[in-house]
Amino acid sequence: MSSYNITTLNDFIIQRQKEFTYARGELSTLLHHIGTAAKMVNTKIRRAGLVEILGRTGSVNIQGETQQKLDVYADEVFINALLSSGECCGVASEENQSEVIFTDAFGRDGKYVVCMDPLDGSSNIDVNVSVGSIFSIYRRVTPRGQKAAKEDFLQPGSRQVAAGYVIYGSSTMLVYTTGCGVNGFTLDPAMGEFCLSHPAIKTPVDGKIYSVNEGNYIKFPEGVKRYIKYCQERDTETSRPYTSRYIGSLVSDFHRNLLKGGIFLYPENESAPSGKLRLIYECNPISFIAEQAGGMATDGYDRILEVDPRTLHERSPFYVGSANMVKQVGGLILQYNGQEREREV
Ligand code: P6P
Repeated sequence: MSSYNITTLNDFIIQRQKEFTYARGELSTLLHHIGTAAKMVNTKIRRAGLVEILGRTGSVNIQGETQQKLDVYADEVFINALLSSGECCGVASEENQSEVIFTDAFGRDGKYVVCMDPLDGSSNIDVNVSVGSIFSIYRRVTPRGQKAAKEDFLQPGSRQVAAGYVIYGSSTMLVYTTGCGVNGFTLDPAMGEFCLSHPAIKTPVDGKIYSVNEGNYIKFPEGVKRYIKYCQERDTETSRPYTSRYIGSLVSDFHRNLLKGGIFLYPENESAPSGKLRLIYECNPISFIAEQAGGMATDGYDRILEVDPRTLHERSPFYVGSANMVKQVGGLILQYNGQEREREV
């Protein structure tokens, strides 16, 4: 008789809530609704090639990118799930130019705000490459009962209450932290449940994988160029050279490096002086997870989680993964590129 040792996401959330005597279940409820939204998005993604939803809406989001229908669908599903949770008073999303404020009494009383990228890497959908959803949860700073305001969303990443991602890959996983370690859940399509498959994830302090779009190499800061060359020319007498792995989907590249050890780099470059990735709904949540798993995340100079956001869609250079690797590239940037980063206004 098979032993029933399955822990579903909801089992886990409730178990963890019991460890906090003051918890009243608001965060648990919010996480449960995010899990439900992830299952809905997963169903649509798994059928993307089969229904007319594949292709483009023709509309353009704030990033100036053509919105794929699945982008819009995922945004709507997550926002509706967060509203119906009753624990969230507003959402900042990559797909919306300004924050979405829940104005009814139900929403206004929400204790939390969520920053999210509902479907990151969506340009990969048409070519069947894995994509992801990324979320970041904060306690609001404005009083409950009032409408949320911009300051609720522009908090440093160190004040995140929880963060996570869903990776729609060869299997669908949800990985999240509430500040007490990182745990991964794999969706069992037969049960329709996320089941604990990767408890207490710890990332190796060092690794052999570097992930960067080398097509931008000539535009990189000198310190980054030196690091890439170090990875490529490492002394083969003592160990094999590094391996370059780049999917072009942040969640996928990060998740692989989290489990195996490695570094993901999206540097600033001449055409993108602050890099490409968004601070509040890409860099911050991924950084919270990386640190909780024993890794590091910087903008080349400072800890990402200590950067004070200025705008919702602010970009940041991003170096994240195994601590020794992030430290090493940071040392080369300081050595060759000067003492501090010049942030865009
Ligand atoms: P590039 C996907 O569009 C994304 O936002 C991230 O998921 C990914 O890491 C990055 O952009 C890839 O950017 O310039 O290498 O294509």
